[in-house]
Amino acid sequence: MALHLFHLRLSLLITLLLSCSTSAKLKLDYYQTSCPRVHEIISEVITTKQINSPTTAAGALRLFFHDCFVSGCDASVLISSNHFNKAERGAEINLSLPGDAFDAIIRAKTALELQCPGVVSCADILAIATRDLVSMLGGPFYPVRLGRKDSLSSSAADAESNLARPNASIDQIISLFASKGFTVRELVALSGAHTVGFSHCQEYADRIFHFNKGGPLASDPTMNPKLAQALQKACANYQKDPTIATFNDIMTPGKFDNMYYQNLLRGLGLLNTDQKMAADPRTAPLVRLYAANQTAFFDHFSHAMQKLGLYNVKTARKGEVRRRCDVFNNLSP
Ligand code: HEM
Ligand SMILES: *[C@@H]1O[C@H](CO)[C@@H](O)[C@H](O)[C@H]1NC(C)=O
Ligand SMILES: *[C@@H]1O[C@H](CO)[C@@H](O)[C@H](O)[C@H]1NC(C)=O
Ligand SMILES: CC(=O)N[C@H]1CO[C@H](CO)[C@@H](O)[C@@H]1O
Repeated sequence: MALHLFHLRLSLLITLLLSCSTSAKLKLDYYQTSCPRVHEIISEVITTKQINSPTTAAGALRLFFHDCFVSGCDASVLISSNHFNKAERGAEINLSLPGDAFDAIIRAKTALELQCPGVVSCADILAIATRDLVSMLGGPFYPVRLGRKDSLSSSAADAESNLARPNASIDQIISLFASKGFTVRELVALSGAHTVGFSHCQEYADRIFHFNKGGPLASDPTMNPKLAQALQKACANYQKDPTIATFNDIMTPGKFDNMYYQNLLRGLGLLNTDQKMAADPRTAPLVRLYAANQTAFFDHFSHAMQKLGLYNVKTARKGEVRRRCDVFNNLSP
């Protein structure tokens, strides 16, 4: 019995030490000697990419969230599927993860490999690029600690079970975030990411067509009727053309601001989960706070993004620095 207890304590201690050392190993100046120009190189590549393809920023932000929530921020989301393994990217929920964001990371990696080969992890590149792109859109600039290793595995099944869909309830979303140590405040602040980017019609079609088994144009009464009409027009053909997408934030689509929350207060949210956040008593006060005070939103968003960026990171031998972001080193030529 005593031995048992001792064993338990010892393993608890080891777990505590391990989890402390994981975040302690991430440092702002991790590449100071090994790749001193890391920030400039990433920023140059990302800026050019964003100017040529303005959808890159929102894509990268979503990619970063999906990477971190599925088995930690370890670039597992960048791995391509092959005959032997259906990777995270292959998961159905990933179908819409945009190519421009992948391309931006691959380009940054190529540039970095020329200057400091084998040094900068893909997970760190994604974290830095996301921060840079958010601030390029007018959002907050926050510090990004570095030293993440890239994962040694990637699985589509993990993606399905760790991400929420717009038909989830607020209860389900709150528990998903809580299961990863994120508070309701962090959930609401991170959801402000929907102030940029697109959603495909199929993600909200059940709110604008045949709502509650009603007629063809029956729409969700919590959606502003003018928005519902506009979306019904835009999405009229979506079953034939599933690539049709509309702006998440119809007021200031390309700007990272607090308009997402202001929209929710007027019934201008696209996704069911977003709109419900403005009604649920646990989340509504935060929606109102961020709608009224962009500084509070930016503060909380910055903190939550830094925390997201530390979620389940791998250091030391738990991972590798990939030579190519889309393949594990032991499989690359
Ligand atoms: C809380 C649960 C969440 C749900 C159910 C959800 C769901 C979705 C859905 C369905 C889309 C549309 C995808 C498409 O049609 O291509 C989307 C887009 C997006 N999501 Fe979320 N999301 C959630 C949280 C987050 C968080 C926490 C972030 C980032 C911190 C985020 C960032 C984004 C971005 C930036 C886009 C636009 C992507 C683009 O334009 O390429 N989402 N989300
Ligand atoms: C949500 O939608 C997905 C398909 O997009 C479906 O598989 C799932 O069963 C739905 N969940 C709920 C709770 O309705
Ligand atoms: C907005 O939020 C910031 C940061 O939390 C706070 O310092 C400021 O006092 C708030 N402004 C108003 C008008 O409430
Ligand atoms: C952007 C991206 O890589 N999307 C992938 C999502 O999954 C499908 C199905 O495997 C791939 O074909 C896409 O390339």
